[in-house]
Amino acid sequence: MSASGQADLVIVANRLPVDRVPEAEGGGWRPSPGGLVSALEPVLRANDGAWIGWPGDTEEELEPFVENDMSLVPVHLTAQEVEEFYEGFSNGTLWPLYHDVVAKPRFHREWWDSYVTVNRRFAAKAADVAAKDATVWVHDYQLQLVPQMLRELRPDLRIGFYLHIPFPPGELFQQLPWRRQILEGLLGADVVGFQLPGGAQNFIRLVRQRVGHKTHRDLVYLPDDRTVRAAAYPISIDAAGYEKLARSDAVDERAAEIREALGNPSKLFLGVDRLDYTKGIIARLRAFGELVADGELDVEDAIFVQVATPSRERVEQYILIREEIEQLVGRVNGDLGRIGRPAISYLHTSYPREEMAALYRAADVMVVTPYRDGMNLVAKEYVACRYDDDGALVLSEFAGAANELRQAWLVNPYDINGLKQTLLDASRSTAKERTRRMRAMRKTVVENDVNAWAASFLEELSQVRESHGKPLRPARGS
Ligand code: GDG
Repeated sequence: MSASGQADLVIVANRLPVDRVPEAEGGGWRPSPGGLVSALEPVLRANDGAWIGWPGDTEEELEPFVENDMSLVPVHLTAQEVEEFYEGFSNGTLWPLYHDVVAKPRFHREWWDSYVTVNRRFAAKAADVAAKDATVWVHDYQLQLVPQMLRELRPDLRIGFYLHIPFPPGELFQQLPWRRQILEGLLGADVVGFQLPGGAQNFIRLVRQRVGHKTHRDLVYLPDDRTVRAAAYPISIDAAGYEKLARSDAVDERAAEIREALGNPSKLFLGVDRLDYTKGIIARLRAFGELVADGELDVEDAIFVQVATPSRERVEQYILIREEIEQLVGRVNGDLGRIGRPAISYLHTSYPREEMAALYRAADVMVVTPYRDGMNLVAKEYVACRYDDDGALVLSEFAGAANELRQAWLVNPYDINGLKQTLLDASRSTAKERTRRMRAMRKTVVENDVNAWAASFLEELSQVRESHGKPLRPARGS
């Protein structure tokens, strides 16, 4: 950000890209891991950028600060807002509704009121921080009202919005009592980005039917002569960064250690997810357990490692799904495990990136079976780490990643028999078959990395209203 406190590029996301370091470990902040931050860092630096977000706790009201050369602007939330805006409306209403109602969305008017209040606060902060004619990029389902609120405050800005999760078909979206407000909120942006073309089409159709605007292909024509573009920009990962990590000696050694600690199984199946009911963890563990019970797999030489990273732990449906998963793991291991040979090794914890890369390197079969997922970065990370062109990816048809990773072993996670068969096919595939598939997928992931994603979205945003707004400067050195 320049000395005047005005940024030419502003990222607005629910969370700041840093986590607090506990006092016992020296305090301060550390960058939170993630492709989004690394993709946006260079372009933020080149454009006196700022990042607006919630710091993750409700304690003090923090002033803007600089961390790792990035200007960070905290938005304060009270404990009640965390409950109503974040855990309530964002994760108890929108998250299940947008994921095909895999769990029942709950509609509470006080949650909505809090969502409006908090969105307004984010919009006001962005209006303060953005320089004249700046570009503002708003992220995800927690902040869908920000584009319109911000446009009212600052009509000079170029505003982009990106939705990281699916945008549902009208039949589901229409349940939302505040459907019109959400559509109008998003229409404040110049470009609304989705993971898949289907999400963009759902949005365009709803805008036509519910709000009554004229549309043509990916454009919406507003009465004030503004046009809004709604299109797909599939997100990706820092593929080169993952590959570099995977090639390091430390990760290589750790991968061997992991296999050793598990008794050198001939088939190591792996699942890595936030512990979320959309991810299909139960389906894959049931399928695996049945294969062991049927005698198709043997715990002497096959194991399923499931990492389930703690997530949204105070939301009721997350408490329930955790109990369900843990009961299932207990039952499968109790029924089918032998001394020193559990069928499932279940880890409810989060690991550093190096450990994740080592797990990806160690796994023979990566199992990604969400019932619905915007993209699923884990699938792409696995592919990026397999520079040896080996390893089998079993991937749900309902993950956005299935659109690009066509050579994976694709499955319908609702079909347990189909899932069982696919797990067997993948685990019994020949090296030649795995190489053929992995090579093709690696090409896709390497050519379409997160930098290409960010550049294509920002490029599109710079094209709209060309006469309007300052052009962004390209990232230095890229
Ligand atoms: C949302 C959308 C979309 C997980 N456990 C650990 C850890 N992770 C990392 C993974 C991966 C990320 O978290 C999870 O990303 P996913 O894409 O798989 O899923 P969501 O969290 O649901 O993300 C999704 C994404 O946004 C981006 O637009 O793809 O569809 O739902 O990067 O590696 N990382 C570390 N330790 C862990 O224990 N270090």
